[in-house]
Amino acid sequence: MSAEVFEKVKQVEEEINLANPGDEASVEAFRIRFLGSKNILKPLFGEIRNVEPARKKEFGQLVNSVKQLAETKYQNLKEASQNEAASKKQEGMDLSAPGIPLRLGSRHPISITMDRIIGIFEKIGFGVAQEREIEDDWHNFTAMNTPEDHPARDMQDTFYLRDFSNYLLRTHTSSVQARVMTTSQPPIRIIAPGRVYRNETISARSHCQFHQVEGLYVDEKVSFADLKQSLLYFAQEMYGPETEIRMRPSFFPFTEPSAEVDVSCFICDAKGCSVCKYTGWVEIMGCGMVDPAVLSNCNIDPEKYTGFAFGMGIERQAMMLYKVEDIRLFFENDIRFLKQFRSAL
Ligand code: 2NM
Repeated sequence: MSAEVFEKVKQVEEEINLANPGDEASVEAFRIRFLGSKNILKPLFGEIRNVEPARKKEFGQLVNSVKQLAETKYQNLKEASQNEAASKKQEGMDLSAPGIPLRLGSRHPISITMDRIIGIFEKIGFGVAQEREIEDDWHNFTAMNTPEDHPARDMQDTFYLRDFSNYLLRTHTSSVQARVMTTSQPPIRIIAPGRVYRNETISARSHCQFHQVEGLYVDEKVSFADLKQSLLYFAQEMYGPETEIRMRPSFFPFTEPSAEVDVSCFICDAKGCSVCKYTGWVEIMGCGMVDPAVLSNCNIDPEKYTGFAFGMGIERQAMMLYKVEDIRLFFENDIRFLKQFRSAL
């Protein structure tokens, strides 16, 4: 019988030792359980009459020491929680104050513009292709029908890798199309968005890095009419349903025939403003029918297949859409600039 009541007291002692109340309410629960008017030690004091006479003194001391333990621990807990509250008050903390709202970042205007362009072409069945930014000479120039003596191949215009002169920072994303064409057969319908590099003097109008979206459609019987209608669709999705386009003859090594594409000025409704330089038209991209030499360079039979391609600079579109006057702003990551662009993520 004695052993049993000793065991009960030991259990309470252990419970006190293990208790770890964290907040004010659980400290109070601790007090009620071990020190309150109906605390669990009280009935144990009554058990003394069941203890054999020789151990009565020992039992009394044990219960008293456990009660003392509970008291000491409670005093310490109370002091700690008071100190914490006092120090928070000192630091000027108001624990009941509402939280500070987290400031959300915003998307980069180039990403917003690029995703819009991608979304427009995805709706008519174009897939997105991405590739490396460090390219070899063949995919960037040779496959694209760009002759050895073309100025773009000059050290002056292209960033070559110092110790690997066959490698360069791609000057357009056409190298992506070269890789897709050499590894798959028509029908091919892709757009290639991404960063490109050219050794240009940095100014408000041009930068040594910028972004492009290029497109490519190769299949049997792809015509210039398909190109024109696809680009009209794009222009109206991008710049409004009333937008008109016009094409002017141009030249690129990789397309024949080639054209520049203008849209009716969406800033002034073609009435004349500084963006369209009072012409009513703004240039948005270059395009053309893929040169048969490019197709055969990439193992596509030019007797069987034809294709159209186009390319546009994203910064240029973003500058017009958001009325940004200096291309360098896109690369400086000044938060005062970036936070002005909001879009639904
Ligand atoms: C442009 C203008 C015209 C173009 C051509 C090709 C490929 F791979 F099919 F040959 N990709 N992109 C192209 C055509 C790009 O950018 C102003």
